Amino acid sequence: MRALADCRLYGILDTGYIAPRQAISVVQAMLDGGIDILQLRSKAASHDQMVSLGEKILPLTRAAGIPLIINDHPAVTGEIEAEGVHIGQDDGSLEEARLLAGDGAIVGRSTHSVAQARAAVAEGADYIGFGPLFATPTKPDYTPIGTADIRVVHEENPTVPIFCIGGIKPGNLAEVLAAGALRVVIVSAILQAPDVASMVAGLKKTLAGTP
Ligand code: 3NM
Repeated sequence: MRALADCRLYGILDTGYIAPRQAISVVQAMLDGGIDILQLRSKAASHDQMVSLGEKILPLTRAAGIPLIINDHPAVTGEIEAEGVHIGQDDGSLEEARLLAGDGAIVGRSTHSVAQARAAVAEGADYIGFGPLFATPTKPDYTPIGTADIRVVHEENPTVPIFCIGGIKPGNLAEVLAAGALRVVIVSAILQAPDVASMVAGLKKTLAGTP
């Protein structure tokens, strides 16, 4: 299983973009392109729906040796024995999520400011999301934070993997990396690409060009 520290491109299967019947082929395309870590995100799904979809995806991510992270449902992570769970700012304590997700599960938290990043690291997050850097249709109600704090958040938290997120696309990835990012989450630019595997492979190549 790929270690979190070795993950630089984080993909999300978001059912706002992908219908359940396309889920498996899109996941396989992301894996074929070389995605490092994958999240299942379905804002409207029930516990049972998340279990059902997660159980279909898990054999693929396992075969590829890639961690599967479940968004918002720590108990689903525990039930299907996925590798981790991702929670937002309003989803309770990290400790509570860790108890439900089970021993050894990765627990990540979304953060939207340097102060939130500091707090998430202090409560023991295994990784953090940091954004949204730019305006994004995937999370339309959030105010973009820009790229200026990327360097600050990395300097303050040198040991916890930080995944920059929000509006990142092939056309601005170089700018994000130049601002100090080492890891990124990219949702719509991957899921809406005509060829998902090539898009992922191209993004990986850009990331590999930045130490
Ligand atoms: N979380 P795209 S931004 C799911 O800032 C999500 O916490 C964010 O999607 C945060 O790559 C975001 O399509 C959407 O912009 C990312």
